[in-house]
Amino acid sequence: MAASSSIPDFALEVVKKADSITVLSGAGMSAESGVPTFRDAQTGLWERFDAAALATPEAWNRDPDFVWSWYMWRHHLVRATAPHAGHLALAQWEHSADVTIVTQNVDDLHERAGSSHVHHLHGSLFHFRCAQCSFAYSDEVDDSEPHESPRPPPRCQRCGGQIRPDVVWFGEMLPSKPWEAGVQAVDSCDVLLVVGTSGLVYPAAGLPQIAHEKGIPTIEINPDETPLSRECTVSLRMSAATALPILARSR
Ligand code: BV8
Ligand code: ZN
Repeated sequence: MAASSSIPDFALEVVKKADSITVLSGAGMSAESGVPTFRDAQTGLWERFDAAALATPEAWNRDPDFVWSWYMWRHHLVRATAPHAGHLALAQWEHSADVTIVTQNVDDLHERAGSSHVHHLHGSLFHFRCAQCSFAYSDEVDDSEPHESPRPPPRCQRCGGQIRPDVVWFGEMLPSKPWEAGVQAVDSCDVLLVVGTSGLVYPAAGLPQIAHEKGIPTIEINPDETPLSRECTVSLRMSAATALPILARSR
């Protein structure tokens, strides 16, 4: 694997010839839109808490109001952000190739940029369901400030149970449909872009290995080295908003 702070001709050539591109994105894809990554320290009330410790059934069962307020803070924060040049480049790319996004992120930045094939492995900040009967919750949620005073989650119209975010917490199984679509997209593309992920969370972090074993060229876009770097054909030590527009223009 070669690491490079500029885009080698090899990567431009691979992308130029590719009819189908799959993108595995992580929190670093949203960083330049102002959404803190899981590795970033959190702010405000949440700075004392590790995101990974809050994104668990145990945290929810211990204090649903606190966890609900954390998600309302993130919901409020993401609604105030906008897709960056990297998101827009991926959406534009759909005009000249098949582009499938397989994202670990729970924000909606890829969709707001215009990408039409997005699979959310870990759910969405903007979908909710009943923690008891799984009934989908479609009413408005109150994500207004201040988030520092934990508020109770809404109640299910069907059974009165607590409404939870429709995201995948640590220790929970991934929903089969996006997972199977993600495996299929990684297994059958001409090039895989691995953008803004630390490659630490499974089973998502196992997807690049599928492409690697099939000899599919894999381009990592991440300012830092990760455990996935050695499985990638080339690692671009660049940011998503910088590298993706250059790759998309090389079509
Ligand atoms: C599962 C949704 C089967 C919620 C998330 C013990 C018991 C149970 C399971 C496990 C266990 N031990 C291990 C596991 C498996 C566990 C796991 O992998 N743990 C890790 C921590 C070891 N996985 C699970 O639990 C999964 N389920 O395995 O089910 C099972 C079930 C029961 C029992 C056994 C097995 C569920 C995992 C999903 C968790 N939910 N999100 C929410 O968001 O609130 S995960 C969440 O964290 C994100 O979705 C994402 O996946 C992950 C963060 O990773 P990244 O996206 O990579 O972000 P990160 O901040 O880490 O890194 C950012 C990167 O971007 C960095 O590399 C940085 O350099 C780079 N970057 C920064 N700026 C930029 C940039 N890159 C480009 N441009 C920039 N500008
Ligand atoms: Zn219910």
